[in-house]
Amino acid sequence: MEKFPTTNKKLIVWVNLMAKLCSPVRIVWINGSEEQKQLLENESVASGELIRLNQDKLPGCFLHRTAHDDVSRTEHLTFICTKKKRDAGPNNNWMSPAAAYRKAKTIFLNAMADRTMYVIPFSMGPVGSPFSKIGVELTDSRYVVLNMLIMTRCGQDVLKQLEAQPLQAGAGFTKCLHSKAKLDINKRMILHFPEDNTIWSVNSGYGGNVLLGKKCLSLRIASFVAKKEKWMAEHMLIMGIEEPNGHVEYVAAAFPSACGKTNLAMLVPPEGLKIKGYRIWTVGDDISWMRVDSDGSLWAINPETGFFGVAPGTNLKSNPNMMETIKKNTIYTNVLLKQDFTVWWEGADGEVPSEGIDWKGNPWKPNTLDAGGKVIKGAHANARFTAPIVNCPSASFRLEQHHGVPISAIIFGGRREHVAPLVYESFNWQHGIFVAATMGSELTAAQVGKLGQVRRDPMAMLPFCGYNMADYFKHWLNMGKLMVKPPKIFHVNWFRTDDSGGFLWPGFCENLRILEWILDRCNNKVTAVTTPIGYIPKPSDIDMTGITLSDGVLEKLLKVDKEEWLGELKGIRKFFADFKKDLPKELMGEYDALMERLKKYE
Ligand code: OXD
Ligand code: MN
Repeated sequence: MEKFPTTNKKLIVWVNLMAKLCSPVRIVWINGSEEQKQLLENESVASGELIRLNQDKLPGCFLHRTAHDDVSRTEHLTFICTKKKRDAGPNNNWMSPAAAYRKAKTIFLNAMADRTMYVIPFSMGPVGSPFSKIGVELTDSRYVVLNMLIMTRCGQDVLKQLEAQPLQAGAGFTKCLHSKAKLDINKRMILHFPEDNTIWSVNSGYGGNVLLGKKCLSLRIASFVAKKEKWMAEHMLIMGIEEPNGHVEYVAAAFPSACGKTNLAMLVPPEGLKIKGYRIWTVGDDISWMRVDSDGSLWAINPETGFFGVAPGTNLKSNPNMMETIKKNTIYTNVLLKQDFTVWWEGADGEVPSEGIDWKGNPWKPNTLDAGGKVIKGAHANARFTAPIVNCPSASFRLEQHHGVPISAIIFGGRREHVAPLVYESFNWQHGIFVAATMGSELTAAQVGKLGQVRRDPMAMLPFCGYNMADYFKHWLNMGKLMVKPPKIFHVNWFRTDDSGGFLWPGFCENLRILEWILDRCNNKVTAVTTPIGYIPKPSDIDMTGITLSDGVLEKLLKVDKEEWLGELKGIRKFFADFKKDLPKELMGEYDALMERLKKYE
């Protein structure tokens, strides 16, 4: 047996077994050192996996291009492999573990025959925190290693922690195996084996499919483990709101993709509120692990150490803090390369470059049409940057704290032109779960499906819940019983429109005005108006210093329309029907109660 830098027998046996399957030419253990990182960067530049960007303007930054058909998460090729199909639920693709291993083994067989296998020990959460979980990813991609070094805590410290872990429930590590293989979309599979604490991903090089610590471990596997261990793994940002008196309150928020989660997490207060003394502290933009601590409150950590954000549309207006964050030590994927070896994307600041190399590696000029008459984009619509959180000017000073931050409010949201008001508060924890379980977004022109049709995405977890969502709702209900003072639950909608389709609310940094009301409610500073769907603000309780909306707009934003909501209930009933008898009776009870309240509402 080859000498490995660990005494953990389970790890040694597993690495050898996987190496036997994949037949790499050599095995390299990632130790987390700067020297090893630089060596990998140099090798990647030499092999063409990375392009070194202009080091004066973008120090430590690189560009990577994926295969053209490997640019986003492939949900239809993503499976939850549990012994019983019922346990994966109607929300997941299912395969039996035996069939999945059998099929995948034929693809992994000798897949690394001409490559190095990298062993990446990583910790999701601060090393040694009771919140944290360890994973080990085996991969034949240097790009994966370099991204994991940004997104997670990797290396020797994690191996030491793994060796020090007592033999207790929840100890051990998630076994993550990845190979680019031939990047063949027809043999691409993202397999999760929650009962074996194992993830296998093959034939992809796209971040969401291959940085296995992220969606695969921290949401799909973690949600399954969290149910067993009585904690929560959620698709949520975490942000601290520093109030004028210097006190910081923390909220967690879940939105389906393309609703501005990352922008909200690092918002810069509008002038009107900045002079009052507000300031935002970013804990995380994508994933929240939450536990009931010894004080009976819900505490949260962000298990990641980086952002894997969407580039197009990111600019000084939408996210000034992110623009600062990605100036150094960042890996860009599928953006446009400019002549001076800096980068550009649609919706970036400044002038559109007159030429460059597009995300496919072809020479590019603005407004050039493809064979079908469509404008050729410089960056792919899902082009990304991977950047360390510590670069962010609003990074929280509590990122490394082992117990994280206490959560005062949980906020859910969607993109709704009508129906959902700007903000409302649920009556209690159970009602809040109904609000979250029924949340959704209207399809936009960018998505497949009927325009305006509502896609339900409970807790923004539909693609990420690693087990039957009916059991997940039950778990949320049970968690509420473990807390002395559960966080209040709110719903927001920044996207309500007027009759001509224009947005009624200015959004972006102005959203802090709504967060201020939410905190005022958490601290019992203001009363609210009771409606059938929950509590809404009195318009005078939203601080509008520095902006003016036309007469009646705030009232329109806060309106609860009886007929619209009765229509909404029909859609909810249809959605609940998918879970059949497994749906917790409490949620049907909330449905009936809402119906009754609406019938009486004028
Ligand atoms: C993400 C997603 O990339 O939710 O964070 O799709
Ligand atoms: Mn996400």
